[in-house]
Amino acid sequence: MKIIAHIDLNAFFVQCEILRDPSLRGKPVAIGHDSRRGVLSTASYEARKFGVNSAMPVSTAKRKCPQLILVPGHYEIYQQYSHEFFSYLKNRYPILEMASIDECYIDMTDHIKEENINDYLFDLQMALYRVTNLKCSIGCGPNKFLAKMASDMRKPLGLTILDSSNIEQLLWPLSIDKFFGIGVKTAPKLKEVGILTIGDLARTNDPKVKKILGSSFEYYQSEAKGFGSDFVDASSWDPKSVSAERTFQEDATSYEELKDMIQSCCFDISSELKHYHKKAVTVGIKLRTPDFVTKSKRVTLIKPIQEPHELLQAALSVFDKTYKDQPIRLIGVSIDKVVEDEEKKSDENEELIKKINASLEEGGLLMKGSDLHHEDK
Ligand code: DCP
Ligand code: MG
Repeated sequence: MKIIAHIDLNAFFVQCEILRDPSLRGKPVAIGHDSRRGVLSTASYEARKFGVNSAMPVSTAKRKCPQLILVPGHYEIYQQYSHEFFSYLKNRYPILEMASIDECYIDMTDHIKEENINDYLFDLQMALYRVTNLKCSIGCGPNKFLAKMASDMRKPLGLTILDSSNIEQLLWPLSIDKFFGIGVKTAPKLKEVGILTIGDLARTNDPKVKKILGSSFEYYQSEAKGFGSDFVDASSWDPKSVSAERTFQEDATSYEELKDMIQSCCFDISSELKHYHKKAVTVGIKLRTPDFVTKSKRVTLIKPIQEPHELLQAALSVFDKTYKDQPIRLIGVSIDKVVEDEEKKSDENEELIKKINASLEEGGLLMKGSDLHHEDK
């Protein structure tokens, strides 16, 4: 059986902002423009207690939490931290699949002895904190689905191992909304036919459920029972395409709001391109309206690009030709064709060693685990 870990940074953009301005620590903070049609990228756990979440309109968030501190995004900084986080992990683990700007799957089978999983992962969590200053939650299991579900269970600095011995106790009581891969449209339909928890899905044989999930029923049910793919796709280290998408919690109706999201997608894409030492040859836009009609358009560039502002400029030129003032449910930016960025093939090892040495020289950065957990509770 394989040992798969899923590592996800805790309230990532907020952590980066706290590193810039420590006075934000412990406060209800959210990342977004304080404008009438602004949308949040994410929120601190203190803000989440008020029901404030990613993709929420700023106006709704302020209603739920009047004392909310809004911080505009500093995407270059998030990119830099993301880069450091992945560089460290990539150096230690060759079988790594990047899942987004702040999360990845790692096949740790050859690195951990089964009886030591907990201690090993705890040490890794602390090492990541020492080297990058970032807190993450780690989930571990025999496949990617269980690892992903496990990393979401405890935050911040959570460490959860899910396997056949504890899924009934830990996974099955969770609401069906928490099932990774079942979207916000499908979960309410499942609830209507009595599937309230993941355990309900694991046990059901109801044709009504099969009708809702269609051909994916067996797949989701086997995941609920604790099975799933254990293939960590490290080949994505050489991507042929890169994309980022955002679904709005409330359909977007203003240009400003859409532009904000395009910009946020461009930052994610730029991070990924830089990480892989690639440049974009094409830039495309995808727009989905509330009635699920999807339109895509792309442009081929004269010169390959990589920087966020260049990507934004190209993406907006396509967007302006595609957008017809209608409400938008989902927006995405995609790069279908990339080329090697020959100039920037920097020596990541050297950069990493410098970073580790610097943190060791400072000393004392690594707190005892118990202090660290205590500090964040
Ligand atoms: N993000 C975004 N828009 C979204 C969702 C996320 O811009 N709709 C950005 C902000 C997040 C980052 O991506 O900080 C990582 O996304 P996560 O879903 O991992 O959310 P967080 O890291 O913020 O929180 P958690 O601790 O729950 O992982
Ligand atoms: Mg995260």
